[in-house]
Amino acid sequence: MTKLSELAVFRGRPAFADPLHVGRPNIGDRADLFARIEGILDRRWLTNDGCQVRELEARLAEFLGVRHCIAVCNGTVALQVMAKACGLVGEVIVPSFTFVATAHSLEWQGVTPVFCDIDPLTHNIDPSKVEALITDKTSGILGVHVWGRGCDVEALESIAERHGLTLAFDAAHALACSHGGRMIGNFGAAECFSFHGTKFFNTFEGGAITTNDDEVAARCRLARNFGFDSPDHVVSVGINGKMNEVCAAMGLTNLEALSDFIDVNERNHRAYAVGLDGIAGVRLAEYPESERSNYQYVVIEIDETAGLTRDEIQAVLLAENVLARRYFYPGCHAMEPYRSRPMRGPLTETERLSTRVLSLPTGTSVGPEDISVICDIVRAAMSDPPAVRSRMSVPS
Ligand code: T4K
Repeated sequence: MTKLSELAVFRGRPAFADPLHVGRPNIGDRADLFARIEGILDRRWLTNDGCQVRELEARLAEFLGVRHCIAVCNGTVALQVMAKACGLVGEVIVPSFTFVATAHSLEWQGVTPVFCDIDPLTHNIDPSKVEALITDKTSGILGVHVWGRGCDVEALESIAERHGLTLAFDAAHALACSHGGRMIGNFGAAECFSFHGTKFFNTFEGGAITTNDDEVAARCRLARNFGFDSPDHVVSVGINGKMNEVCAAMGLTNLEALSDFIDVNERNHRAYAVGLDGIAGVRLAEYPESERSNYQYVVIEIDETAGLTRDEIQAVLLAENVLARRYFYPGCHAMEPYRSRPMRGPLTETERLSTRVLSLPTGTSVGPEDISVICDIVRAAMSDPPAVRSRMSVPS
């Protein structure tokens, strides 16, 4: 058990010699990856619908039980390509409590994100707040499965149906997660995944669009490759959204290790639950037991009954070389260009939650002993908040 006087804010020496980051990549079997890269070099086929990309798309589609998987160069481009392919124009209703890419992907192509508040329990878009934001410019709703926990898909579907809107999902966090027993990737007109290095399944950089709609899939494939449907023949506007072969090779390698990554994340999540148990004002976001989850985010909520604020706890951890992240502070609506615009509705829960959440390190680079030390640090710091506060300065 760490004593108060042993904290780095008192003795000046961090508990961890090397930094413990949120977002450390998981990496599958290196020999397998290198063999795949040798094959890519031998074939001299580096990108544009190569065999590694095709294999990754097929394996992911099979894993998710979805008709189409279109691999792209990152999750943001997945959202942009999907938005075009699904005909999102005018205004689209999105949560503000998400990574800014959700909003930027729309704004970048002239579609205005209209921010909706969240359910404080699930951290996902609150369907009961959506209808008040619908105008004659609204073309769709883009839900985000925050932390991989499925949105209230059914409520959003019925709103979309009632108002003739397109429903799509940002599933950047949700690979290998289910909702109502069905794999995320199958809902709405299309769903978009991120395979960025910080995601539990990564392709260095990468992403994918999944859909059961043949026409949406065909439009995504065209848009990903400049609108070419055959050499010299362009049928629609497109961009360069292609995934390259090395990224796909990383994806195939990591797919082999997917269940190991999930097991480690689940073990780590449990270790945090044990280590943080009983600390007043600190609550670990849980994953639903009835669903499949990837457990990739360890998110704590620190409320006003805790002796220290979220930012003070982050500073205590930083002094110990634990780089926790404030995902998603301060919310998209408080970032430019959105903050300079009039608010369309209150975002009370978003604003409250974004000052309370802290993401803690997990993944294959973090072990149960590390987690035990991290939890002990939080517990020790919370045992005498005034003493801790007097020893540190908190960055804004
Ligand atoms: N929608 C949602 C809901 C998303 O969360 C995201 C991305 C997207 C859409 C867009 O998908 P992508 O276009 O990114 O595929 C990170 C990630 O960059 C971003 O992918 C992710 N969500 C977001 C939640 O987190 P930052 O600004 O915190 O990333 P960065 O580069 O500062 O990395 C975070 C930490 O990870 C670092 O402190 C160190 C560690 N790290 C990072 C990288 C890249 C490593 O240890 N090794 C690495 O290679 O946004």
